[in-house]
Formats: sequence, C-alpha cells, structure tokens
Amino acid sequence: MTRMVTIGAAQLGPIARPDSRAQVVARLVALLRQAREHGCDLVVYPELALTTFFPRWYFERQEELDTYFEHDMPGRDTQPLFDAARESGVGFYLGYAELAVEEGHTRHFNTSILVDKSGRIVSKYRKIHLPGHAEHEPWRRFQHLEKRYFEVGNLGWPVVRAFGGLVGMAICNDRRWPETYRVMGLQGVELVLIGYNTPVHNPPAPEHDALSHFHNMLVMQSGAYQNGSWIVGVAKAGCEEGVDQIGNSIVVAPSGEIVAACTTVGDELAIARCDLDLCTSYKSTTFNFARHREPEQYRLIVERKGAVPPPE
Ligand code: CDT
Repeated sequence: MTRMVTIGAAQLGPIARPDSRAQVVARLVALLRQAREHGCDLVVYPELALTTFFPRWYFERQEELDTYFEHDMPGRDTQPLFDAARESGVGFYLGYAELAVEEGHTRHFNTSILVDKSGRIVSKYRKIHLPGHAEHEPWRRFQHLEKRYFEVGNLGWPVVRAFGGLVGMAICNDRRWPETYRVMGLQGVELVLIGYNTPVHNPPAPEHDALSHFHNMLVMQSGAYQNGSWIVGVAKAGCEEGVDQIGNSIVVAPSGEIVAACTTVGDELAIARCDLDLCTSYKSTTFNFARHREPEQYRLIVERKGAVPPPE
C-alpha cells in the first residue's frame, strides 16, 4: 500500500518593503495554480510569506510594526488564496505574522497555518525557537529582532491528521533544534512542513556564512532520518532589501535523502511525490522508538547534569 501526497515546495523570491499584500497573494495564487497543473495536493510557502522579512529593521513605533501583522486569517487580502485552494483542491502551509487578542491581551506571534483542500484551517503553529536579539544593535548591518517583536509560541508542536497522514509544522530556526522534530516524532509525525527566511550572513558568527546551505540541509536531513518522517523546507530567497537570503528549498525523504530541490533564488516550485508509507520502514526498525529509545536513561543522565560517573 502507498499513501501518496504530491507536494509543491513553493519558494518565494524577495518581497520588497512597499509591496502590498494583494501583490504578494497574487504570487502565492500563481504558484498554487501551477502546483495544481502538476497534480499537487499541497503547497508549502515560506515563513512570514506575506511581507518582507521585517525583523531586519528596528521600529520605534508599535503602530508601524503592527502593519506587518495579520489581525484576521483569512482577512480581506488573504481570502483569494483560500478561495484558490478550495477551487483548485490544493491545500497549503502559510507562514505569517499573527496579531491575536487572548484573554484581553494583544499578542504577537510568528505563525503558520495548515489549510486543507476545502480551504479550511486544520492546524496552527506558533514559532517556539525565536532567534536573534531583543534590543536594537546598531553595529549590525541589519537587525534580527524576532526576540523583540514576537512572543514564544504557546501551542506546542501539534500533529494533526491531514492529507492522508500525520502532519506537523515548524518555522525557520526551529529546524536547527532536534527537539522540534523529536516532539513531533514522538507523536508519530509523517510529514513536517517548515518555512524559513535565512540570511546568508550571520552577523554574530560570520565564519558560518559559507556553511549556510550545508547547515540548512544537515538539520533537515538529520531530522527526517532520525524520526522517519518526510520534511519539506521552503525559503524566502534572494536579495531582499539589500540582504541576501539562502534559497535551497528541499523535500527530504524519511531516508534522509533530498528528493526535490529549488535551484533558483526566485519564485519557484519544486515538486515531490511523497509516499507516507515510506515512514514505516524507518519507524518500525532503526527508529522504533518504543523498542529502542531509553527515556529513563536520558532522565538519569540529565539529573546527573551530564557528569560522567567516576571510574570504579
Ligand atoms: N527566521 C529565522 O529564524 N532565521 C534564522 C536565522 C538564524 S542565523 C543562523 C534561521 O535559523 O535561519
């Protein structure tokens, strides 16, 4: 038996600061329609896919910052994407900046949603691993103020039944952390969707710049293999407002192999036919968690604070 899901990694090229939501949504709809022509069930867009990557600037006025956030999803400008999904029978993952009101408090999250083929939101995730810094650091060529502009996500890593399998989501920096995949792996995840915006240049560690593609592939290939899951990682790429961002959007099989990849740094669709049943081969053998994980040992080792016991 096979459970095939055809997935389009819908990479975006740069979004300029003055670009309207309507302009960006038109690009997303064009990619979704292209995906439908190629028989896709699902398209995956990047992190913060509706605007330029605004945490690269320091905003003094909250009202100006809030213009980058969505109050409603779908809202007036994003409704055409939901309509296109329903008309085409193609679901999507979308990253965006969410302004939510919870228990009377206004809250800001870096969020992704999963929308099914009928245009209905079936899952929501709020980014947990926020990179960067909270204070303005003028020495940087560009800022990375995610720790200032967003709160840590409060929804955990939900894994839901959708597209014939168990689907989870993560956002950008989350992909560098093994906990992201393992928390979903422990829920049996078969497909992890990840959008990202990764500058080539990392101001606090420029010595890593030449390795940015390698690290991108390393973390997603490891996460896929070690949890027996498909992973789709999709970039906002290219030179956006003077900052070069990596592309390198990929689809990774549970074997850890890359089966599809974008080759440009513009709007581009890379397509893979993903057999979710391939996960079983890994989840039932090498990574049979019930059989081979040793959580009690991990707990004991952490309690000893990682100290190696003295030799007898
Ligand atoms: N958006 C985001 O999370 N970007 C970070 C930059 C970190 S610099 C190594 C990322 O992990 O790609």
